[in-house]
Amino acid sequence: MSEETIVAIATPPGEGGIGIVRISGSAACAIGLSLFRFSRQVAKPKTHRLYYGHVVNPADGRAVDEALIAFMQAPHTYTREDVVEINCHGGIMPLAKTLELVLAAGARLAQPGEFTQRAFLNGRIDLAQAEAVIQLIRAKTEQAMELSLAQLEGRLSRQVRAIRQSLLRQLSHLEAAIDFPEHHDVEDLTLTELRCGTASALAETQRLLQTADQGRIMREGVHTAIIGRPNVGKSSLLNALLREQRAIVTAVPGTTRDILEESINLGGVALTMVDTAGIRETADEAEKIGVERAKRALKNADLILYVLDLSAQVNAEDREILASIKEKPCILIGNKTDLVASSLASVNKLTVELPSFPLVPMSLLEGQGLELLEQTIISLIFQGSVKVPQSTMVTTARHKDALKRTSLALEELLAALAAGYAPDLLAIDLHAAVEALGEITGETVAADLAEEIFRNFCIGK
Ligand SMILES: Nc1nc2c(ncn2[C@@H]2O[C@H](COP(=O)(O)OP(=O)(O)OP(=O)(O)O)[C@@H](O)[C@H]2O)c(=O)[nH]1
Ligand SMILES: [Mg+2]
Repeated sequence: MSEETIVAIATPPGEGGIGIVRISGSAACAIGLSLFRFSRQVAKPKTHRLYYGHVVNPADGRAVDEALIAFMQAPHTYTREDVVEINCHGGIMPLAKTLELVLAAGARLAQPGEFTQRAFLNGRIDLAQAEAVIQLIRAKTEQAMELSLAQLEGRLSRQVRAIRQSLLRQLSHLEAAIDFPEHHDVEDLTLTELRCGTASALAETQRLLQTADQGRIMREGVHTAIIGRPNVGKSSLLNALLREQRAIVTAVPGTTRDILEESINLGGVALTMVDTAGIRETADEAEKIGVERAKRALKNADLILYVLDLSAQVNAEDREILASIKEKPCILIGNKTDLVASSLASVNKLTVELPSFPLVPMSLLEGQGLELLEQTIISLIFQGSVKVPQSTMVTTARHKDALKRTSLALEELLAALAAGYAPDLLAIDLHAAVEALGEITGETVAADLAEEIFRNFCIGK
């Protein structure tokens, strides 16, 4: 347990009904008692109970605020240390005054995430669970919230730990074989076991890895790129979906130069929309960079909205881009129906020319077709490759990276086994896999990395 007692205002800044000052550490209870006047005589407050009274300045006995206080004794607390929470009136002054008194009584201001960091350091939660806390706070959709809750309960941690335990067992057998090379029969048996164990650990790791993209989608939203040639109406489409004039729209081709990113919530799923520069050959320096970025956005997208101008012909550039995205979900938008004599004929022609994509006719100028597009997006998400499964999912790039390295090390181990390498060489790959897995739960994570993860939290958490 850390000897320093920390304090922070745990509620967001600004005015609210109540605001909470949270104290954690060995001096928490003594500090709380020193500046609280109970409304009734209380000999010794019970743990995890709310008491009514006043926060008073011990120096002059003057009341600072009317409040409720809870004393929570270790270890059944958020940090596993003694925790005191004072529920003040939620204004800036009462909270600041109360905080000041706690600081004067000997606590120090907590850093962002320090309460959760203590929960981690005191062994109440592991690193993956701590990360779930921040994801839960930041969740913007119900699905993202459920996913974070599952991770907070330790579902991902349990699976990762099970794989790691089995590898550790293999490692100890292998090390025994290294230490006692005279037992050749032991070695043979060990290697067979090792091969089976490695193969099943690899399969498990890859199964988890496969959930990573879906996990990211649920947490960050579906990365949706609006792509097309210049002047077809891409920025108009972004504005229509946002219901806000966010992007600049002009009649000049090449208006959008940079990537523009915005989030929308469509039927409970978050979509991260990027408007891009129209893709074409150009001599303009800035536009060139914009086109490069558009191509990158196309590559990173989970879903593509490809905009076409119905009054113009589909050209080789369109075909080339569409051919390059074959395996991704893509919706064609036949825009500017108002400019063609028969939109039905134009749409039919397009459907024949580019048969592999769903097509939505629109006139963004006249506000036609938006609802159909939104329905098409939702149905693609829910039946297509961006479908949302129920099992455990990997949700952060950090976890995905660790799993990738695990999987690589295990593959190398299998190759080394097949090539008949010596046990001490095999142990190197096995060690690497065990290390990488341990990073997810925090067993083998470097202190400065853990530090950085917690600094991303908000103050008071
Ligand atoms: N007639 C008609 N014009 C449209 C429609 N949608 C967009 N436009 C016009 O087409 C022009 C280009 O629209 P933008 O939304 O800027 O097109 P963009 O694809 O973002 O263009 P760049 O950023 O230059 O690649 C503007 O003058 C819009 O008013 C439509 O449905 N019908
Ligand atoms: Mg544009």
